Amino acid sequence: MPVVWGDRCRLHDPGGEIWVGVRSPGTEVAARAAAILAALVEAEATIVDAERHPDAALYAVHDAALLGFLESAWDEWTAAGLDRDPGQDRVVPYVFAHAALTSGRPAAVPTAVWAKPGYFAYDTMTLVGPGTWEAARAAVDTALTAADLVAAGAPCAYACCRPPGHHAGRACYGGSCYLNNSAVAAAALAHRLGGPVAVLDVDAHHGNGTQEIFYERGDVLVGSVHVDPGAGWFPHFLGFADETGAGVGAGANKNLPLPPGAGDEPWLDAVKELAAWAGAEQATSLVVPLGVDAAAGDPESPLSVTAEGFRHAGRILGELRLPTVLVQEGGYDLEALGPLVREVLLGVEEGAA
Ligand code: SP5
Ligand code: ZN
Repeated sequence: MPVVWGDRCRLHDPGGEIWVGVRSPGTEVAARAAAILAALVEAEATIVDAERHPDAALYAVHDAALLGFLESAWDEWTAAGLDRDPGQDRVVPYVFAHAALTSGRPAAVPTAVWAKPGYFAYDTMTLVGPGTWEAARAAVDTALTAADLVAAGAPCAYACCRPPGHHAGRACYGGSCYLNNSAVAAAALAHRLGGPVAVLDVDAHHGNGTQEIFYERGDVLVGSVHVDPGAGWFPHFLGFADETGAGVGAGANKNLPLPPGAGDEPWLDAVKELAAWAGAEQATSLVVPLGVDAAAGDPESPLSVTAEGFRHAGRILGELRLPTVLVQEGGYDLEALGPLVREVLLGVEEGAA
């Protein structure tokens, strides 16, 4: 299948992540995308360059205020001199627009440059630097180019992008995600091919941003298999089985949380359940937010899926025989990442054959 590559995705250098107040090198690095691309080139995949798309596709899933903030955050931070005094070389929140803070009144975007990040960010791990906007924007272009290929008749396409997107909501960012690449692709497919589009997220973490964006829409089904947030895993506050959608989207959201340690059998049962659901709801296209961090050796999740498990998951998804866009999300074991993505893509092709 065509592999869409956006070279500008490399430009994002988060400079680490801040967890419980401590800065560490972080795991969402540019070398991830390079490692995946290398494994796919070795497997003789056809590489397609991402094409620049207009901003309209972004506004379909994100709030204008978030987009404006992300685009200018680094310039504003440095113009205010915060990189020199107090010497913080990335945009980091220090105070948060917690819903309980304003007694239910909507908060306004604060005036102080150092207070703004906490209006949009919900964690301290997701730093903004000089290339962040350009790379996040390139990741969206990568996903949209893959959606174009599928809308034009390709059976499937894979977007090799970073930073990832599925934790970014309509007006908030976090979890190493800034713009929701998978959601932008799903909205574009819903617009061009008609609904329902099924978004079946196999990243080890719940895709809270995607869930929030489509929670009240019936034309985009959102399903996710992930480690149980109730067992202590990110994103902690969302991803529970009783989150099933609202309004015209009632019943169009499905969460399948798994206990830490879960391996191929329960994970593949969940993938089958999500695929059967998309089939029963007569989905007309498929978006797969493809994280491979459920792998046994991944440093960011306690799931224990094997390479064979990933290949099998690909087959299950391919057997739906729907126009399919796969969009890279998480996966942090630099050695394993490329081969695991390759297994999923080969599985999709086998399933659809
Ligand atoms: C896209 C994606 O997979 N995002 C996952 C973000 C989850 N990050 C949670 C990190 C939690 C703390 N990591 C601690 C590392 C300490 N060495
Ligand atoms: Zn993840």
